[in-house]
Amino acid sequence: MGQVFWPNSVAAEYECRGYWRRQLLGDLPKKWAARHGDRVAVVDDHRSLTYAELAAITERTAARLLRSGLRDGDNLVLQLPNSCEFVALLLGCMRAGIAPVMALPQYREHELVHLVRTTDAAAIAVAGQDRGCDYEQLAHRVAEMSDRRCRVLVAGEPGLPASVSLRPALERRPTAAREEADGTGTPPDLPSPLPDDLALLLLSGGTTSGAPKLIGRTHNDYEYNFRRMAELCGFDERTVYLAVLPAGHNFTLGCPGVLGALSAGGKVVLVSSPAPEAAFAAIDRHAVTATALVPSLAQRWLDSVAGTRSDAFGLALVQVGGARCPESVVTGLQGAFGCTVQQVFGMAEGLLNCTRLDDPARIVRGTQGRPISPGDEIRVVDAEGRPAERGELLTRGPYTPRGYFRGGTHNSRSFTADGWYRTGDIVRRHPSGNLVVEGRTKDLINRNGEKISAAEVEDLACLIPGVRAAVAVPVPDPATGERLGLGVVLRHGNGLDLDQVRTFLTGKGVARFKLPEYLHVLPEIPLTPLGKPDKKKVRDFLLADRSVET
Ligand code: J2J
Repeated sequence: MGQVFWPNSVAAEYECRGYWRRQLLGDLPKKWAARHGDRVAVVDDHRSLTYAELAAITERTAARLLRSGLRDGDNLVLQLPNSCEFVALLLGCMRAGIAPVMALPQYREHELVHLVRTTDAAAIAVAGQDRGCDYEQLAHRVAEMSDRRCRVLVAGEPGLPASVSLRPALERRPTAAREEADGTGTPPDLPSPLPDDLALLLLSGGTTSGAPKLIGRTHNDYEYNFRRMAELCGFDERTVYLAVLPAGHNFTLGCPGVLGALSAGGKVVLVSSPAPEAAFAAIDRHAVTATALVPSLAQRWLDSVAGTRSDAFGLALVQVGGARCPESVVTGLQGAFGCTVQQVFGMAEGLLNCTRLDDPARIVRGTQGRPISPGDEIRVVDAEGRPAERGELLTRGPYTPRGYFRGGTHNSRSFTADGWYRTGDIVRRHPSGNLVVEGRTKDLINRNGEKISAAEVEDLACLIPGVRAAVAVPVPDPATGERLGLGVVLRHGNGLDLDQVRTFLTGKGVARFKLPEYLHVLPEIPLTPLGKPDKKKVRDFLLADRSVET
């Protein structure tokens, strides 16, 4: 419910062309275990699980979820750091017919309450304490603000009596007594969802307005998404994939990511810190062959190896995506790691474009690749909707849903009547047939590949006492790609500085990465000839302030 489905004739065609295989994601661990049983499937800083163990834990977790009162068809907000528990819980949810809502560890009350309310979530699952944040307490505060009963599930040992522990299910070999006590040992009567049902809910990278939208992905479409990407990336049993960006991101999760590596019989290494030292140690220890980075993180890695060749690592493939990637980063990665680089221009809404592993160097450096599936339809259109060489990218296809989850009226803005998704990205067709991303029409800030909706920040800023109007703009930055700048108009007699803005928003439970980094007080919001806020002018004010400061 709340999901816009592909028309029946289109769905039949996707099945007929072999894109959709009616494969339930929750059934995959058993299939994988039958093929790769004793081989290691996932490993993190603390533990590792073989394919057989992962399959058993998936079953037990599904049973545990259902026995703690959740039902087939429910949604569950999943906020775990990159870890074996993340993978087990993700698969356990899918096995139980519960759609995990992929929250990021950086989210706080503001974002979590939005997710819980929009999805009517029956539970929030967290790790407990991590990196100075008490996620369990946070989850309880959020659950209390929910309109329905929302349980708090903890992957470790809970600190609060009201939480439900998932530990017995997530343990590698539970004792018989424990199985007895928890009822995880008896074969549960697990539901069997349909392949067109929701398998998971991803967060939109940011649309033209308001709070982030959710994208419902089905078993059929998402399985094709990671299978096709795994094929294009040459993943097989020798693949060792490092998940270093948050695993709840579409890129890390399914492009081909964690799920693509597991489907290919590879090994997934999860690290919870993106710091180069932690990642390099994991690459070395586990002989990692492939990973996915955003350009700013790739640059941090390059700064950290500082010109020395690190090809001893044996990294064969580094994917870069999520934001525009400077050519110097592509060549830097090739030089420093002796690896193949793949540019990925993707979106949680579906469409994935990438360069191919055997593309000539100039294509890999200078374009963001082409669609991954022959079933992807793309159009580039000008402001009047006419075909153009440069313009907005529109798309339909076998893994691009036809609307946001509970998108309401927003869907008619983001999707055409005949089901094309308006990406909000301005692209140019390269003579080679690849796409080059040149800009965007959507109003967001892309900071380290994390998308921040300008409208969301503006609405929040207007809650600050004394603020009459606010505009949020991207300020270009060499380290993060973009930073969040805020221009405000104050009511007469009020003053405001950046610290006050950040303190206020932190008090509202806004995630840290969404806090403005620059502030400019304006006498009035400058307007374009069409009467819209002139965001370029505001950005120029912020840039001018910055050049005075530095
Ligand atoms: C320029 N802009 C890009 C790129 C995404 C793989 C890779 C990335 C995402 C992702 C993803 C870009 N160059 N190479 O889901 O599976 C911007 C575009 C796009 C938006 C989507 C994946 N790659 N972008 O970034 O849903 O503006 O997904 O529409 O977070 O990021 O953001 P998101």
